[in-house]
Amino acid sequence: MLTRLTLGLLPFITCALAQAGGPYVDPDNGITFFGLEDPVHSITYGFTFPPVASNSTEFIGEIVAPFTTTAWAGVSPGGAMVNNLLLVAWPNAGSIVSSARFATSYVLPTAMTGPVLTTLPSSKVNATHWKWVYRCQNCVSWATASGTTTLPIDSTGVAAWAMSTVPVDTPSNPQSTFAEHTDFGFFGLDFSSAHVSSAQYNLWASGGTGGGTTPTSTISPTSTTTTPTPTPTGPVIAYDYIVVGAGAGGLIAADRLSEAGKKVLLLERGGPSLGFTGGTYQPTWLDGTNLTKFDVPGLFESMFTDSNDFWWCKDITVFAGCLLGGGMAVNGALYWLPNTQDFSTAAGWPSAWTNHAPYTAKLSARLPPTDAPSTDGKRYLEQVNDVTSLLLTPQGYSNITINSNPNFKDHVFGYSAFSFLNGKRAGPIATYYKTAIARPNLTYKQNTMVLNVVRNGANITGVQTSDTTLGPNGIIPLNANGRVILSAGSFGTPRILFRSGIGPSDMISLVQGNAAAAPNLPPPSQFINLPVGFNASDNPSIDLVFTHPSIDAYDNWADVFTDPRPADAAQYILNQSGVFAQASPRTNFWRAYSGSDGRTRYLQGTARPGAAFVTTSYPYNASTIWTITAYLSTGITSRGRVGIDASMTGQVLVNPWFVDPVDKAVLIQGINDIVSTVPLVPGLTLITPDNTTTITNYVNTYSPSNLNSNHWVGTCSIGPAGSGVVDVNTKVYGTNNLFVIDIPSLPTGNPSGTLMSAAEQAVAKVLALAGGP
Ligand SMILES: Cc1cc2nc3c(=O)[nH]c(=O)nc-3n(C[C@H](O)[C@H](O)[C@H](O)COP(=O)(O)OP(=O)(O)OC[C@H]3O[C@@H](n4cnc5c(N)ncnc54)[C@H](O)[C@@H]3O)c2cc1C
Ligand SMILES: *[C@@H]1O[C@H](CO)[C@@H](O)[C@H](O)[C@H]1NC(C)=O
Ligand SMILES: *[C@@H]1O[C@H](CO)[C@@H](O)[C@H](O)[C@H]1NC(C)=O
Ligand SMILES: *[C@@H]1O[C@H](CO)[C@@H](O)[C@H](O)[C@H]1NC(C)=O
Ligand SMILES: *[C@@H]1O[C@H](CO)[C@@H](O)[C@H](O)[C@H]1NC(C)=O
Ligand SMILES: *[C@@H]1O[C@H](CO)[C@@H](O)[C@H](O)[C@H]1NC(C)=O
Ligand SMILES: *[C@@H]1O[C@H](CO)[C@@H](O)[C@H](O)[C@H]1NC(C)=O
Ligand SMILES: *[C@@H]1O[C@H](CO)[C@@H](O)[C@H](O)[C@H]1NC(C)=O
Ligand SMILES: *[C@@H]1O[C@H](CO)[C@@H](O)[C@H](O)[C@H]1NC(C)=O
Ligand SMILES: *[C@@H]1O[C@H](CO)[C@@H](O)[C@H](O)[C@H]1NC(C)=O
Ligand SMILES: CC(=O)N[C@H]1CO[C@H](CO)[C@@H](O)[C@@H]1O
Repeated sequence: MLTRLTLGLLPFITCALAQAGGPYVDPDNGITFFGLEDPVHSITYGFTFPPVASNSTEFIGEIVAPFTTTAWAGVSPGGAMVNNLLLVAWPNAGSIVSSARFATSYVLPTAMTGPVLTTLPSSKVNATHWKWVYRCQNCVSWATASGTTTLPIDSTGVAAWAMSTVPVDTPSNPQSTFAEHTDFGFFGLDFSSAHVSSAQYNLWASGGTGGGTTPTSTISPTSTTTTPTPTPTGPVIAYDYIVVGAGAGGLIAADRLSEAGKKVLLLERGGPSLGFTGGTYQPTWLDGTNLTKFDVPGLFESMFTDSNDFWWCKDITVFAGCLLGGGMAVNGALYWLPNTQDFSTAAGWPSAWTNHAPYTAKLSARLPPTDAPSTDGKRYLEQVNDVTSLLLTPQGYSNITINSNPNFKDHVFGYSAFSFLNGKRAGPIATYYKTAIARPNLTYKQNTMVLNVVRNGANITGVQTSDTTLGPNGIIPLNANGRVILSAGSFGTPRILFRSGIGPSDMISLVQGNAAAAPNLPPPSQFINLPVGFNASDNPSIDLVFTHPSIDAYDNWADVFTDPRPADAAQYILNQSGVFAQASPRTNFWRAYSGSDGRTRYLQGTARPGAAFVTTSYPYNASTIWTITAYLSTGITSRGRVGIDASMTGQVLVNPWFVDPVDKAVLIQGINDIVSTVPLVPGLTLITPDNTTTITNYVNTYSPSNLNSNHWVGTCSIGPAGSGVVDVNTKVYGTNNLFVIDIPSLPTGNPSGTLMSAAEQAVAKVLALAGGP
């Protein structure tokens, strides 16, 4: 919802599709390690710890890598790149060069003070391998800007690895610079079992060898669980419908299909989110409650500032939620019931889709929007509403209840509306998921990544997952006439299609070149050439930052997670009322514009206390900052392209913002209008941009990645054969039983309301389509 920087460089960080590490004894030095041999690069990463009870702050580790293909390799025992201990090594002139490094953002990590590294004698470089065996002292806890991070040495965790085929710049220098890793991955580790006796540990730490034993056989690269089992653990079950992705679209599909009596499997790559779903991630101030970070609306802004940000998909370079609820578990939850034009043929819909009203009615019956989410019905931090109204009323805007008048989107403002219920995040999780999970006909598997669909030409026979306990090779079959519905998001669904041989040839070529993905492709004669990823759209958005003496910027939301205002925290815990019952937005507004091309485009504004950034040459009072984000919505003509790179990372290939100069001209005009009445509001100052620049110049020099609104749609557009990816029933062209939930263009407001109405309509059409289970 709000403009944020993209993640940029590939962050390697905790991820639920991790393989599981296990114990092994290195035959060279007889040390018991707990770790993993990465099957793609054949690099081994291991750790061993002294007993937990010794309160020790060190461990022994090793990296063993093929000499010719591994220029350098590194591990993060804490599983993330940012704010974590990173250990990097490479061979140079017959010995190992190593360093401990640290990064506070996704840039080249630099020297880390604190850890003491000792390279142990069993390290070596031979004709085929290099091997770094090390002792890392003062390596179990370290300071970060937001506190102390400690390895979970008495429980389970996820470690990350990274490697490169490109040599570092100065191999003799332990602090050498180097280019970004060429690959990275994760492995789950039961740290609680990765301990040996003090005597054994001390022997190895002082350079001794031998004596290691292993509780179970060898390291085995399998998925997710810490018990390595390469074969199915139970009977392999076939399903009528397999729904991939438990986000906005997938939860609605899974609920309606299971309600209709179908045998449904819902697969989600991430883990739990809200407390009632088993989520446990919470700030200390919520100790003793079942409320997680994801439940509490007022913690929304902290999604972007928390160093333990496990919820973002780490293999997509823009923000996408990888947990139960998808984007709906972590977003601003602004929720607009669609209007007529959101489902018009002009917006790209077939005429059979334009009567959205029955589906929108089903949606709002299950998930009614609210513009007063606090359980006491009162509104908090209201100053932004008042100042925005003073700004817009002289421009002819009227004050309405927005979701009571969905078709009225010109010159209107009103309270922000949300998909929260009972003062907590709800969305499709507390509604559709709650009813679906209670049905015996619905099976939900989390921490399960779908890699590709399995198909025989046009017939999908199952899905291939990362979890080999669910079926042979991870494959889960469909019943006769069964169907697969992909709802893995605007980046996740295209990737599954590419890896299934469906999409443009340049994307499928990348899959053919990927050692892990290529073997699962069907033969080239079965490739289906479709414009998957084209027609990607996102609202271009520009932040305007103001100060006004009446505003309470709420400390720019900086302390809500770690150190909230005590009265507000207590009130929220008591009965889910107060500031924490709402995300940051306070007011929304819309205005229609006619562009020089004769096309009507809509501007949406979202106003909130605080600011993502301030750029001014003048002093200002940070306690009073607030932001209007101005988005261009319905009517945008610019389109971009979404795809993957050689490592299968989802990304933006062509930016979708301002491709058409008229889009930009209209947004500039709209912003000039917004600020035109600033002089009429006593005390109001526009500080970003300030009076040293013009709006036109501000927009022209705005960083493209800041234009991102996280509202990606259209990557699997519905449309006629030849230009669409899916047909009028949302069935992928060229297949008999594969479906995708997407919307073809941006609606007037933030997209989740329209997307959820579209999901209701899509599942109704799929159920009505003959030939299914
Ligand atoms: C930071 C942010 C803020 C936003 N704010 C708002 C807002 O205020 N209002 C609004 O209307 N919209 C907002 N959005 C957009 C909204 O969240 C999305 O439009 C919506 O969530 C899209 O729904 P979806 O079902 O298509 O995909 P998602 O919600 O992204 O769900 C996809 C799901 O599929 C899973 N998945 C992906 N790949 C696989 C795989 N291979 N195997 C198994 N599972 C997989 C993911 O883990 C995820 O759970 C925001 C988005 C973001 C990221
Ligand atoms: C470890 O710390 C605990 C708690 O401070 C203490 O009781 C215990 O004696 C310590 N153990 C050792 C071996 O120092
Ligand atoms: C080099 O060392 C590795 C790791 O210990 C070992 O597996 C390999 O056999 C050795 N190669 C040679 C040629 O000795
Ligand atoms: C937490 O959930 C459990 C089980 O659902 C319930 O028994 C308990 O009352 C809940 N606690 C709070 C503080 O809500
Ligand atoms: C919740 O508690 C607050 C603070 O005590 C109170 O003002 C409010 O009326 C209560 N709301 C409800 C719904 O009980
Ligand atoms: C807008 O209307 C709402 C609902 O009637 C009202 O509570 C609010 O005070 C109005 N705002 C302004 C600025 O008039
Ligand atoms: C695909 O499925 C259809 C309908 O079930 C069947 O007639 C056809 O033979 C199948 N084709 C292949 C290649 O399996
Ligand atoms: C900043 O604004 C706050 C809130 O209005 C006010 O209390 C404070 O005095 C102001 N600070 C300065 C330096 O003007
Ligand atoms: C520009 O803004 C600064 C800071 O608000 C103000 O002091 C100055 O008078 C302004 N200059 C003009 C030309 O408006
Ligand atoms: C993109 O959308 C436009 C209109 O919305 C349509 O004409 C075009 O065919 C679409 N292209 C693709 C590749 O889907
Ligand atoms: C428990 C339950 O609802 N089972 C149903 C699941 O769906 C199949 C196929 O429609 C029905 O036969 C079962 O009764």
